[in-house]
Amino acid sequence: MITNLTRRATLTAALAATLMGGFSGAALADGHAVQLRLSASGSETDQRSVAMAEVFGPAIAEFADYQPSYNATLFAQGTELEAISRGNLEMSITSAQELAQFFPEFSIFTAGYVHQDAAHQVAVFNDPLFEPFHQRVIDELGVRLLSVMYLGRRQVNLRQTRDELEVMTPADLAGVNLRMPGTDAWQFLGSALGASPTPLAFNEVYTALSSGAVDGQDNPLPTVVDRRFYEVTNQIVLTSHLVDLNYIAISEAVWQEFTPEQQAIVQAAADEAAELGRTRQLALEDELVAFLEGEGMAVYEPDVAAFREAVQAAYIDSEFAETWPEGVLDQINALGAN
Ligand code: KDO
Repeated sequence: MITNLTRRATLTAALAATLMGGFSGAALADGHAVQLRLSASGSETDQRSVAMAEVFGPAIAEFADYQPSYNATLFAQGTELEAISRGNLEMSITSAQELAQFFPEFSIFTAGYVHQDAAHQVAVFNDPLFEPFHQRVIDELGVRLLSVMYLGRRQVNLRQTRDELEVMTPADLAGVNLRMPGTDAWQFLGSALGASPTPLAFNEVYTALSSGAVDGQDNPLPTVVDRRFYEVTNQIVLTSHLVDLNYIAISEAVWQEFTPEQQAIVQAAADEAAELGRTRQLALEDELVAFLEGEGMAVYEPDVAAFREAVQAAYIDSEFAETWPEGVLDQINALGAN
């Protein structure tokens, strides 16, 4: 079994090589544009991808060549951070769940019902509380997190019709085979919801839903629509169990090749793309209930308080919570509206 510790030790050696010149990106000094390949597991029409292509790429075009690839065609979902660390990739749209595989304390940002909304995510990311988390990622993984992106409120999306299974509390999810992405932090969230989680890569979800290999999956409404999961499912339970985020990640070795002026341009471009993606994703979340109902889906609210209580209790009693730095959960809560 690969532990967090062995995973980090192997990468630390690879990172030292990358920082000492193992990185093969084009040098700025000889006038070539730096190649910035971004590997995403989302589609080209996902609002995060669209915002990056519309805003980020053009803003840095004078000195860097933004080359996105989608649907995990360049690197498999969950392997991108390691690829950046080894100098084989320059950028990704990563998650706290992926970072928690290296740095367990990142699981605090993966816990259900902690982030309250999109603005709360931004406040947490920009607060001094985030600095030690980020510095560790830079120092030990060679990855810089430029900006926080909003993926949306994750909802439970099932094949069963509401007549077959109405989900009001976590007890109703007992025995439901729920696809969750494949890391410990995701699997834990699935069990905390009361379901039986199954790990599966994002690009295999449609087929698994269609064949009945899984009963359901969880994702925000824009993802359900973007990947047409509504074609192969019948209901959405509005649990809003995770206000999900991603980070725009870039290789620290590449970042250090930029001049301070170029770094400022890259930073501003990432912030602007994240802001645009956030605005659009929020608007879509509002619009899409009507669209999904029009497609014949049952979309309804369960007893959200019952879900919140069960999920929060599961985390507080978990091994994850033992890795959370003292006082940080309170600091995060204090930054929220409620
Ligand atoms: C998913 O696999 O369900 C997930 O939503 C997890 C996120 O962290 C993110 O990686 C996302 O997939 C992909 O970007 C595809 O939208």
